[in-house]
Amino acid sequence: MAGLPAQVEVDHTFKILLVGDSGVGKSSLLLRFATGGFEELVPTIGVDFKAKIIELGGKRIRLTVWDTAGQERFRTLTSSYYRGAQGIILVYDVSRAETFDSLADIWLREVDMYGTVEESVKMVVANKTDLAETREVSTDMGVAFARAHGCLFVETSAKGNVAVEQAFEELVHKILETPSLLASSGSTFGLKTKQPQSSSCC
Ligand SMILES: Nc1nc2c(ncn2[C@@H]2O[C@H](COP(=O)(O)OP(=O)(O)OP(=O)(O)O)[C@@H](O)[C@H]2O)c(=O)[nH]1
Ligand SMILES: [Mg+2]
Repeated sequence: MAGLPAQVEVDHTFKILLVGDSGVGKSSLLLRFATGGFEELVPTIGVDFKAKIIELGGKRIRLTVWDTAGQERFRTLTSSYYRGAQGIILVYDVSRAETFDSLADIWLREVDMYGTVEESVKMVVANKTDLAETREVSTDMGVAFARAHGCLFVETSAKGNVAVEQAFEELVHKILETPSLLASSGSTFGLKTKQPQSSSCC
């Protein structure tokens, strides 16, 4: 992001949403992707977002990544952020099987109920692979689940900086390959891009 002029032209703007149980590492994944860093974070209150411009497949793309709170008390609030998302990342923690179970029990249902974009791309992200000794969810289980539900699948470690950028790029690649999603993304001119912007909403 550093060095970009304040006003830049982009080919597409995509809205990406991060969902999953509290503590699975959604905010840590986003921090790693947006700034390259990792630090101890407090649970998200409501919804945050960060914006980042990436270049992929010869296109310049502005991603606005919305990071929702996993805690149940925010569920009513976060449900409104599914609207318009072309990409949805469903995160679980490989060291806590209950967070994997929640993908089917809670998060895919929320996507079905509140998502508004036909053909939106879904990706399952298995985070915290650095916790190999306490792992409860195998790669095979994650792959099978993702396949059964028509989702992309990537294993990551936000802490170890493993495959985080790859996850976002694979998601964007798939969006770029889906004509109906490009039609909804629009070209955008004159966006402010000084820094990854973060703001708490609501
Ligand atoms: N070992 C390990 N810990 C991680 C990793 N990613 C995140 N964490 C830790 O997991 C805890 C929760 O991370 P967050 O990013 O705040 O989780 P979240 O999903 O945003 O949680 P909510 O905002 O409450 O929904 C923090 O202590 C992080 O440091 C990882 O890849 N490996
Ligand atoms: Mg968070």
